[in-house]
Amino acid sequence: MLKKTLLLAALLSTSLLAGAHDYKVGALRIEHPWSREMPPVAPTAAAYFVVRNDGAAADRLLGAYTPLAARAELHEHLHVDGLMKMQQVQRVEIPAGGEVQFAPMAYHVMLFGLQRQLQDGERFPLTLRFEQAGEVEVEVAVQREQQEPQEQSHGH
Ligand SMILES: [Cu+2]
Repeated sequence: MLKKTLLLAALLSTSLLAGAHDYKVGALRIEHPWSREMPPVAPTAAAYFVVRNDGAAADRLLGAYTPLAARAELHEHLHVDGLMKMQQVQRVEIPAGGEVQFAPMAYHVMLFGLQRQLQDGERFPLTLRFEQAGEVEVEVAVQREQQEPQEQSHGH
């Protein structure tokens, strides 16, 4: 009885805390994949997460895939002459013993040609492909607002 209650409490707390999910593949840990809920007509969205590399060698994120979008690209965010712009990159280096933040105004996975609106509270699968660690499928939690206080804009 007590065991059941504890298990239920554990399940509840993981589903309530969107920040509590992370994934391991090889020497890498992918922490808290999330995406912001977009207006119904928005054709794009972005996925964010943190990749930690506990290994002794650098790895590279080479690409991403989700059945919900026609195309997923790796993007970086640049400030050029006072303007902000995004552009596609072919790979993102994850240094040995380091971490890379995929976040608004930084690296992100851009999703094009969404089949439908991503709604607050849902999760969708995203496969990340790393050069050394291989592929890992994570669940991206859709949130209305991000949890860390950061800048908000993401224009395309
Ligand atoms: Cu982008």
